[in-house]
Amino acid sequence: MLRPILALVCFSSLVAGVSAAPIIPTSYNYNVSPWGYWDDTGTQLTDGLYNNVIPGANLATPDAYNWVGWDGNSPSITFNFNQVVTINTLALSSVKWTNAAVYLPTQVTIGSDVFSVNDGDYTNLDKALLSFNGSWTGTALTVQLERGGQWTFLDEVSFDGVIGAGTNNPPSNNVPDESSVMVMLGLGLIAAVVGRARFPGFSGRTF
Ligand SMILES: [Ca+2]
Ligand SMILES: [Ca+2]
Repeated sequence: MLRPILALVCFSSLVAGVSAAPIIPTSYNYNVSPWGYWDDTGTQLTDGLYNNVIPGANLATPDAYNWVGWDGNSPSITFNFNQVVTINTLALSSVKWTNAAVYLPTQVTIGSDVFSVNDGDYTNLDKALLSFNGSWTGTALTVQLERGGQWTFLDEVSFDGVIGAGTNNPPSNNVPDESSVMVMLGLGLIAAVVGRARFPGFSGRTF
């Protein structure tokens, strides 16, 4: 029984190998600039660095360096990928900090998809990771935040997906792509091992 189990494990690994992975935009731009809590490097939304919630942090200290904040605006941010990608998950790292007039967005529009944010799901004075699933294909993706109060803070925006048009669109030609080949190899491996298990004399070639 060991071999079929091993085959299934291998097959699972092959399938996992074609699943979504983090994709980092090459650049992004705003329709309205942050204010006060600046985007100090121009890449603070995608640099992998986060900010802690530090009560009393202000503009004059480094405590808030990794935050990017908007005061009284509902920003729209367009992320550029420099190639066609299919994004399946977008996550906004934000904070609910009402003591400092920082609120989560009430609504997030990704491409043409509109998502509501239930403020009651999040704890005050704590980070909030707002995660949205969908399928967005293109070389750029625009995210529109509807502010929930005076300030809106982000310290990171992250994306999971695949390079290219993804699996929701038919391939442009009949040449199997890498993922199809990997799945076929996995199925072949299972067929060979199951064949051996059923027929002791089976001498089929295995991968
Ligand atoms: Ca960051
Ligand atoms: Ca900053």
